[in-house]
Amino acid sequence: MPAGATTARLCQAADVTAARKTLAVSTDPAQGSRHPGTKEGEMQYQAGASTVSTAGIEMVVNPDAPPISKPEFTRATEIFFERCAGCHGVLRKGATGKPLTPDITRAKGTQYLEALINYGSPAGMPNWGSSGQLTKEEVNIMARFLQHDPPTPPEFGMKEMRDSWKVIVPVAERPTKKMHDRNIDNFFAVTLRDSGEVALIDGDTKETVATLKTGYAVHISRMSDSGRYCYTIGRDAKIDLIDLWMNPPAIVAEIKVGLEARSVETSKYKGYEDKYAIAGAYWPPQFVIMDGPTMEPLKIVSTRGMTVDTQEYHPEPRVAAIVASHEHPEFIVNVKETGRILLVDYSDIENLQITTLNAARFLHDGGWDSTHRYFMTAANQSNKIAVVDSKERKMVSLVDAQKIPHPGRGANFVHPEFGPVWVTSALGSEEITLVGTDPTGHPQQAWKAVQVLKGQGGGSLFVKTHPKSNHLYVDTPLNPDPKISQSVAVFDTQNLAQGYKVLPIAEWAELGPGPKRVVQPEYNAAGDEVWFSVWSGSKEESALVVIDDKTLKLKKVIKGPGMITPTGKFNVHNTVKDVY
Ligand code: DHE
Repeated sequence: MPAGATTARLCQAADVTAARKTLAVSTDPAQGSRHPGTKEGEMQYQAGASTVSTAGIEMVVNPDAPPISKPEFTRATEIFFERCAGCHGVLRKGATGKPLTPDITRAKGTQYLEALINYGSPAGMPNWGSSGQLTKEEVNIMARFLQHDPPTPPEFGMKEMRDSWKVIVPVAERPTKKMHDRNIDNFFAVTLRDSGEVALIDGDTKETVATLKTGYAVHISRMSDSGRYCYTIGRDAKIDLIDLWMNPPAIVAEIKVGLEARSVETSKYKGYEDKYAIAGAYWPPQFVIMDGPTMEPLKIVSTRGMTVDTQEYHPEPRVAAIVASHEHPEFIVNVKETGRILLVDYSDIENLQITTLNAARFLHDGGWDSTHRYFMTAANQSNKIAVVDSKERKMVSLVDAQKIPHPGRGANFVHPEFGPVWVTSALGSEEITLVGTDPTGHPQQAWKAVQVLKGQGGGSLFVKTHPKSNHLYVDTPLNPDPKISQSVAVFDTQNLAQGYKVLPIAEWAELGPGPKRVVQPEYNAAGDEVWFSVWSGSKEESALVVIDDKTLKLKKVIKGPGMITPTGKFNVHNTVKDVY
């Protein structure tokens, strides 16, 4: 790893980058470990800066807490949103980080809190002070700030959504057929994270068809059932709707659904194709159902409520992954902090019916088994995979998986011995867990971890395979060893005993210096190519690397000045059909 290499994440805030230059450890967050038990990459991944701004936030002073001035309070709020809210929640009620509500913090007192912020803790709290990221004065301000009541960011309801909503090209003025000869089915929507753009790349020709300005730090794209519309959501909760039939494809509508968000999905049940879209927000904690082709907001539902285990009120349960059921007209919504999964029936939006399933905390990402009946999703801090039967609308099982399972949407293949399995890798260990998913043909194996493979190491985010392939790819972008973070492991699914091969993807891209983390394998529509992002900092060279799935040889490198911090890539066919 070249000295001074910064990461895409760090480019979110210039002062964070500057502060990191003073660190004794590498400035790449995937490197090293500043606190026992928690890898730097793991911690940085969870602790992404919140996009919630301090504008309009009321200062709440508690007479029992140490005095704090208004400028100190504002500065502390900024620091908290930027560096702490990702783990502790905007309202400090706790998520992957411990709760920091005043009843707890006041009992600890300023001195204790200063020491904690300064030196961190083995449980994963970073050493903000001794690492040089916060000054002594800032540590003191934070210690006093935490003893006051948490300031609440503004709500974002129907008025705010409608004010932000723009239909740029009305439905009546959109084309009635595809206006170009390209094969939309094999388009890739590629997130250019730090330039706030999405590149649409023709998978057949590898040409960039359009690069569109979207929201800040685009997170994911999902397609409508017909494949015509692409919905792209940024961390800032802005969604852009792209019409792939236009020549060139263009943004036809936009909306903001909150102050911070990660997930968007569209209705896929028969009779509702392309009809509705849904987006989940981190702040405010809520989801909104929208008209599909215009994104007109129709119904907003808050996710505030009781936690699954202790049944305590949680004021900020963030919405994580959302999938569209193929069995019923329903969206399946993961609510992170309450650990509950909501089945939202969209057949009657006015009289919305929601079934609540008890899973486990803290729900994050997930995807379908190969039959598209069972939703498999990570409750990552509980080290469980929750299995939902979308047909019977009930929980099936909570399967153990180590440590901090992180599947993306997972990967499905037919195991030579155990039949159909779904796979997840992990953030905190090299284990790759195979869960049996065939209760009829393989009842002994169903909903059990039937095999655990050893991969290159921890720091994995995504796995991928394809029904037409015998290969399972496992990335490790957050591993501290650059050799591992810059390459990918590939298993032969029909001969797992022989272990994995390592493909040096970043090396093949022939780029300049930078972290060059290899992230998120994605197949083309035919299932014979695999695309990888080689993700460096915003001022460094990045690329997409395409390989031949049969030969595992390099096929194409897509790079150039426009290829800024590519992360997720979403093939239209595979995203519409939930192929993975
Ligand atoms: Fe993601 C999916 C949240 C950090 C790239 N990410 C998701 C989903 C959620 C989520 C809830 C599932 C959406 C769905 O399926 O509906 N991600 C979060 C976070 O809260 C977290 C941990 C910290 C943060 O501040 O955002 C986080 N994610 C990252 C990254 O650092 C990554 C690597 C780069 C980036 O964009 O910041 C990243 N996340 C992705 C990608 C997907 C994703 C590429 C979609 C994978 C897929 O194949 O579907």
